[in-house]
Amino acid sequence: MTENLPSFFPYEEIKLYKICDASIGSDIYQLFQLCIKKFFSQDYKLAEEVCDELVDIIWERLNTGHWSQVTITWRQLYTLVSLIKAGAMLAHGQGKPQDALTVCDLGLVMGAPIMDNILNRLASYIHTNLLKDKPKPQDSKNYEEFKTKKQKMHNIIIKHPIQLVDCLSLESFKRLYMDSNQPVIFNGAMDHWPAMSNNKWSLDYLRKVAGERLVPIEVGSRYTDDSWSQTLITISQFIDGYICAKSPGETGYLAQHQLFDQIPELRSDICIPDYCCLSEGTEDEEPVINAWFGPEGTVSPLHYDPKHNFLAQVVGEKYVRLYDPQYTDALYPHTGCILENTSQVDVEAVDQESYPLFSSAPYTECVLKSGQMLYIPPKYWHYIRSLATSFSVSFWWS
Ligand SMILES: O=C(O)CCC(=O)C(=O)O
Repeated sequence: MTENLPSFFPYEEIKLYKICDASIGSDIYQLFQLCIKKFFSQDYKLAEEVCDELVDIIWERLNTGHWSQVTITWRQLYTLVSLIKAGAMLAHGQGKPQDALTVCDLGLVMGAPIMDNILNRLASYIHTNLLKDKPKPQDSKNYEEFKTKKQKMHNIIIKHPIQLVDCLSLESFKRLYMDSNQPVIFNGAMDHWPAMSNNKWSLDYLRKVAGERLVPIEVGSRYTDDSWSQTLITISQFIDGYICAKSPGETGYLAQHQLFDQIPELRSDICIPDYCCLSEGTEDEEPVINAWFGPEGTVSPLHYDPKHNFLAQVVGEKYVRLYDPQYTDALYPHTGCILENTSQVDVEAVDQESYPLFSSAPYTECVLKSGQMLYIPPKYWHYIRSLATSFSVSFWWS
């Protein structure tokens, strides 16, 4: 309908979209119809204004109560309104494409995919084709440092090493590790990933494919601290402010974010480990893939997750310590709050008086290096500190 929008913009699907949930309420439904009407009569300015009104109302709903209670209909509606708003902004061509990209990314972070992940495709299109003044790559010289600041030597002495293997058949992995809940590190299991070839994930590259994309950043030393918070900034801002920061400041961590659902270029640089096909879930259940990108010194406090996990180290190194779930009582989990899967103990500075049993709990540990992949069984406690600027990818699977 307008040359400012890409040919894949789904006009027909938007027109035919049915909100099939009465709980949305007739006010919002009518506002939504008005938004569609204005968009298709090319009154883009008014369409944008109605979208803003809808976004405010839906945002309120998305942020009320626990995230797990938010219904998919509200999240899909948020995506749809973000799509129309970004479409209106581009179509009427007066704003900056960067603003339309921000709208898409907010929709991707808070919404749920619709129409073959259209918001994802529109965001990639804007990033690749419409941003004229992307910051110039300036980090090439920093790459070696980015890759392994480990040269600083951390003097970590590994007393209780996690088993290391070079290659394992699916059957051996299942029998020796998965069925008996034993962690193991794989050497070389990621050698075929495009991300591992020629140090592909340099800072320049990340800026190029994703620099202007908005991502959630955890700010603060660890998520158990009172001062810990979250913010949304672009990847380039994150690199400038936290990865390449000249003076020491607060730690920023792009942690546990499904970046690969947001940025297809990065998704095509990684491969789902074959072992995930040993899933006990339904056949087409894909692992949840998270990115963990941060400077030296990020800490994930001792905690456990319910699923099998492969933690793949692409760039840099991390110190990892693991505790078998049978020692849970000696690890002093928080009680009566959402941190029940998290220990109260600071693993590397234990308060012996408050947590006397902690030091008696056996553990295994490693420095996880670039190219290595660690299998963490379900409910296994893990503590992780980055020893250098680091980029890891985790695969959680049932
Ligand atoms: O690498 C990290 O900082 C934490 C990773 C983690 O907790 C996980 O993969 O479940």
